[in-house]
Amino acid sequence: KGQHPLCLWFTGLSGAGKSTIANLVERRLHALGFHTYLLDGDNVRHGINKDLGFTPEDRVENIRRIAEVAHLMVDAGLIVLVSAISPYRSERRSARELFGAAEFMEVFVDAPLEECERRDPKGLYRKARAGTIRNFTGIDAPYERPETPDIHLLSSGQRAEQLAEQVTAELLARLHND
Ligand code: GGZ
Repeated sequence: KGQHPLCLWFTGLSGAGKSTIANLVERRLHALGFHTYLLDGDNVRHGINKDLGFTPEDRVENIRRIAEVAHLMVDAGLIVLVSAISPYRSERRSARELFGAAEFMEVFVDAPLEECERRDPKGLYRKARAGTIRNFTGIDAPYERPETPDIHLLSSGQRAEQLAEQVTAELLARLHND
């Protein structure tokens, strides 16, 4: 099967479902015979980015490194899925600019803050509201919504499987059009 290396970049609030959906998409692509790699902000922060926190400067550097690593992996022929809040428009644009036009797809995992906060899988929103955690995205740090994402997922009230199917279908359509 011909590989079509590219980067699928998932952005959205903590708890919006980025990693869950990215994992499901990766599983589907793998089943279709594609070579993939999932770069998860949360994991990368334990390794190459363990020197970084959540100040604006550190987030900028976090996204920059993730984008550069993703770019290397795309060069190596992989389909790379990135899952990171990536809250700043300008850093997402810089990431996109590393790639060719057909090599980058921004996927906006759009869930209302109230819903992310209600899910609160790690209890982080609660801590942010209590002031135990500072600079928490959506509470006391910004999230700049994508204006023209390649794929806009309204993740509220939809099953992750359904959303992953939507992403996979749009990706395959893009590959067939190249
Ligand atoms: C946002 C935070 C914070 C603060 C810890 N703000 O939902 P999670 O828990 O599992 O994933 C989030 C992760 C965010 O890391 P990213 O590398 O994706 O962020 S960014 O792109 O903005 O650099 C969240 C957890 O780390 N977390 N503190 N203050 N999320």
